[in-house]
Amino acid sequence: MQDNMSIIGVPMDLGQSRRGVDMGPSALRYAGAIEKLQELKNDIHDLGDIAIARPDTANAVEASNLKNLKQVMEASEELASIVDQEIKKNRFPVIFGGDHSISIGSLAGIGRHYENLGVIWYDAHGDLNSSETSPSGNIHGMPLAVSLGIGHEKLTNLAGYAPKIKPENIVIIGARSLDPGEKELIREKGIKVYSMHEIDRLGMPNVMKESIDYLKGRTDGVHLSLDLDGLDPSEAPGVGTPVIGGVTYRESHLAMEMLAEAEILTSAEFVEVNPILDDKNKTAAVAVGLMGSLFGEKLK
Ligand code: 6HN
Ligand code: MN
Ligand code: MN
Ligand code: MN
Repeated sequence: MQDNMSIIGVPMDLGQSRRGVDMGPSALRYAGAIEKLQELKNDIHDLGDIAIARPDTANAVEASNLKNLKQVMEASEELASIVDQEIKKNRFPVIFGGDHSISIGSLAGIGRHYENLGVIWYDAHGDLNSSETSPSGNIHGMPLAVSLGIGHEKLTNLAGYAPKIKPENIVIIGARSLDPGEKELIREKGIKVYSMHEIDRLGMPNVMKESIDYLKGRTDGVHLSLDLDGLDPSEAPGVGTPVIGGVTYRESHLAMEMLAEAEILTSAEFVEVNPILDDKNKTAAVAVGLMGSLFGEKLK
């Protein structure tokens, strides 16, 4: 993995309805994320946090049931352009969320640089809803669909091209809460999903080996999108949409170590850390622990 990384904080909470996830980047920094990365990599640039608009109570974008569409769009444009610039400088982007709607911007900035960008979506959810299938209107439940070119055109056309990724280059790991429309899309597009059922049956070592082998053969870069709610809420309680029965801290460490060994990642993001819902910043500490394994920390 590259030694030169750029950290971009995105204090976004407008893609969902629970306040506090905008403090995710601060919580990660407070838990020592930057120091951890500096320990492991020679060249870390912390670019700070991008500016996020305040919620629009009137929901200015007409004819849309998507909450805060305009602000999410604007933030995504800005994030996409920063990520794009950093990749042009040959730097590895590490993005700190914020809610998962920020992936719309991350993938818009990254996608252009690869013919076949792989995506590992480590999450309890599929984030494959559109305005038609969303039960909530929350854009954080839509970024993977948006990146496939499915959803509101203001989001899918972000950064002037669509789609950003192809369905066959996605692997979802940790899923256990999929809405009916998401299940249909997964079937229709043949998206590879390792739900908790497969993790239980195969074990995390096999799930990661299969995922890595699969992506290695078909992609020219891989983005890791790690939603902390992929982990079990007993170990990562500071998230807005917890789902019981998740991946353990140990399994997640192993997953990160196997990704580090495989040397396939070209960008990464850590999202949905909400310190207001947390237990003494435990979830941010878990995220920083996982960053350690992902970026090459050795136990001996
Ligand atoms: N996340 N499927 C639900 C929805 O509202 O669309 C939950 C989405 C959660 C999104 O955790 O990033
Ligand atoms: Mn430098
Ligand atoms: Mn998510
Ligand atoms: Mn989730």
